[in-house]
Amino acid sequence: MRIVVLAGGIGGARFLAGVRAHARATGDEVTAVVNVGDDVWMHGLRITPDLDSVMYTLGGGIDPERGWGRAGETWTVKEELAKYGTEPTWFGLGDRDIATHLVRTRMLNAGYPLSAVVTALCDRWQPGITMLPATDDRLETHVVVAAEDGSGDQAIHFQEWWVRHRAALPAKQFRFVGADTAKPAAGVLDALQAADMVLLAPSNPVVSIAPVLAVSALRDVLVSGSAPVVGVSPIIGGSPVRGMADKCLSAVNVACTAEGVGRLYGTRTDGGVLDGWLVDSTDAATDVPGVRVAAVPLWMTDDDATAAMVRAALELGGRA
Ligand code: GDP
Ligand code: FO1
Ligand code: CA
Repeated sequence: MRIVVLAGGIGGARFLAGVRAHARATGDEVTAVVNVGDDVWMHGLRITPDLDSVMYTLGGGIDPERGWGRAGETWTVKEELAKYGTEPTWFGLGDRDIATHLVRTRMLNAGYPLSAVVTALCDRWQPGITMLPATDDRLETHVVVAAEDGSGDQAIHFQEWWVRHRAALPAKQFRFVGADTAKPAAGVLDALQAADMVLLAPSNPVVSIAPVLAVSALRDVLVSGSAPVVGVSPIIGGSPVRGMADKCLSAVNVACTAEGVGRLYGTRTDGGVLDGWLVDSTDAATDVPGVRVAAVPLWMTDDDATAAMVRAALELGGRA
């Protein structure tokens, strides 16, 4: 069976580790379509946080506490940049991590599409699944906030809002700059068309999954395809398990509940994307019109627990 997973960073990566564990037992093929809205230029280097969180997690190189960047990291370059007073000082690139960004930036500058760069980097990390960026085109998430000098609204890059301001500035709007013209990356449409099952990882719905679905040709193929689409809730008992998804959901006027996120995604039969919505056992009362709902424990404590979630999602989609 061919499984396609739409994913962001930490939540996406941990979910994919469970999908891979399931696939190793069954022989299923797994393709991850990963968000690029967080991508940013820093110090002349192209940084792709969600792709790297997935690649390092599946390749065994992630820092497990942070959930981004490399284990055993050192910060000499960051310290040296700070001594020059080089901005931005609020975003830290680790020494080991920088090697990845150097390879990526060099390849992009030489004209390779991002999808080819991901393939080249995965040659080292061997994630055991096919990893694809949602698009090879420029697509960046910007956040509209009130200007600090009171002069109206301004749009800042997602990383400035998330890391510098820790999502504390009220977000008025999320803009996926470039999404209007972005095409799915090489391999994405083929993977979706060949899929037996599409899963939405328990990733941030507003800033990880929405930018993937903002690539209209990708969304169209997902919605019109024959594969069932099942989402897994990132919200358990009214709170994000980790991170600041609550700040993102309140900005788009969606309740921070499994039901709120399920309704935000909506049914595939009426303009949405879901056939099934998997929620935690504590959220068993969740109701999403037109969508089959099932409840199981959704804590990704280890790969076995996550693989059990994956089996429940496949069952909900009628493909177990
Ligand atoms: P990011 O791009 O690094 O922010 O990561 P994602 O968008 O892929 O995932 C972030 C989301 O993962 C958060 O909003 C959490 O709600 C969710 N998450 C993290 N751990 C768990 C877990 O164990 N179970 C569930 N259901 N969701 C989780
Ligand atoms: N997150 C932080 O909170 N602070 C950082 O300095 C930081 C640097 C960083 C460098 C490379 C990378 O791939 C990720 C990095 N992140 C950092 C994580 C990242 O900004 C966000 O958590 C995600 O974009 C949200 O998914
Ligand atoms: Ca992300």
